[in-house]
Amino acid sequence: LAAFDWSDALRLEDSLSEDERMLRDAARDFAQSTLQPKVRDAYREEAVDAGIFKEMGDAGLLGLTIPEEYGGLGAGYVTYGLVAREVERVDSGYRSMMSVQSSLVMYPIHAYGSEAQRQKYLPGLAAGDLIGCFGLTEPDAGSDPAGMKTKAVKTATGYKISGAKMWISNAPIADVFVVWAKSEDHGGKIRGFILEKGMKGLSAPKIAGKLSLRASVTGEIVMDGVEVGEDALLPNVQGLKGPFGCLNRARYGIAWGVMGAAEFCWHAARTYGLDRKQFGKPLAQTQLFQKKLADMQTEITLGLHSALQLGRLLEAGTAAPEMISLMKRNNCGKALDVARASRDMHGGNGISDEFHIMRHMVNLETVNTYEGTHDVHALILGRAQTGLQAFF
Ligand code: TGC
Ligand code: FAD
Repeated sequence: LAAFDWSDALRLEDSLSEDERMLRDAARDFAQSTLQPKVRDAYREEAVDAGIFKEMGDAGLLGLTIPEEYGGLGAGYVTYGLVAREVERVDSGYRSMMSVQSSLVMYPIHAYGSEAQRQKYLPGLAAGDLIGCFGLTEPDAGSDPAGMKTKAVKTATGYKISGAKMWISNAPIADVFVVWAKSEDHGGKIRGFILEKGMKGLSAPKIAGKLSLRASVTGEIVMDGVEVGEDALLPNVQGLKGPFGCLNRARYGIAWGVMGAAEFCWHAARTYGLDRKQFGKPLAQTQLFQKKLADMQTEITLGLHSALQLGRLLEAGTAAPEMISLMKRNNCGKALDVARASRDMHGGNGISDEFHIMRHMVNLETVNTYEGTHDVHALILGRAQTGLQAFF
């Protein structure tokens, strides 16, 4: 039998192609050398660093799955997941910036946009010269986006959009806004529109006072009769399946990303337990400490291998949305458990930002909530196995 690698218990490494490993290693180098040194102060100061988009673009991390002709890498979904894991190993907020840009802005423009829209926006977004945001949630429509009030009214030359979006990642620094509105011209169906910074009636105030995801900026989008041309409409999708098609990709990336945050917390707990002595021996030599490490190792190993399987199904075109709900829900919940346990195992040091654990822990509270809460994904899975919907 082979030797056991405690950090890769079921040999995930062997299931990756050489290209996947290469891009993963490049993302890890970038995340550790460029992002890790800034994160403590960015979080402490709640400072938004828009330059990170350019750095991510230069590193080739934006729009990985978008074809090369539009500035992407044409990479597969497993690579996208591996990169999310490396970025979130540093901070969920940085992964959020990247996944909004890639899955929620570039993906819909590529999948639902006209050729002119693709040419106009995708290369700049891939380079990080343009920053994008995605407006679905509203003050009174979170888990139930069908209840949105934002409206698009037909004008002689295009549409007039009015409404407000809430909790929108990147909004205060965004150049490109993909927003979803009910279009009177299309029987009240939800349609996607591309808005640009500087349009009359468009503003994106920052939401202050966040105790989670502080390295990523979040805002509202206020649309006070924003007039756009016909060319702002995403022509190739209508209905909720438009935004949900984007969310499928982002939720999948989160399933990998949160495992990166969890791995950071697990490895840190192990190192801390080996270094710190109480009662004359390392904490890691106590049974309770070892049981917690074993639980972390087990959940992370299962979470990563399941995310890999889902990535392979996405690449093969055989993934269903419910599979994504299962993985987003489970991996977020388990990552939170790991972060909370690691916080405890660090004792008093666990609450200090020098150790990074509590930052991951409170970040994961957001990740467990956005892109469909833990309980909403339970209801999606409940509906799929009973045929009964319990939302309303
Ligand atoms: P329902 O009747 O289930 O579906 C309506 C239409 O949508 C289609 N659909 C999907 N299509 C593709 N993929 C999916 N995952 C889909 N889910 C549903 C469905 O087939 C149907 O199509 P059609 O053609 O028949 O009309 O809709 P519902 O209103 O009952 O939905 C309920 C529920 C709970 C499933 C859904 O609304 C939900 O998932 N709520 C959670 C909302 C959410 O996830 N919001 C995320 C906002 S964006 C965000 O958080 C970004 S944070 C990013 C970051 O910073 O990283
Ligand atoms: P609610 O829907 O009001 O839910 C509150 C509680 O009720 C939850 O526990 C939920 O599980 C529960 N609940 C709701 N419905 C039911 C039900 N039927 N049965 C049982 N329990 C239920 N949105 C975007 O569009 N774009 C973004 O970029 C974006 N970024 C975000 C960034 C941050 C930092 C945060 C915090 C949120 C972001 N969101 C974004 C919004 C996010 O998707 C929503 O917060 C999320 O979907 C939940 O909606 P809500 O906050 O309105 O909570």
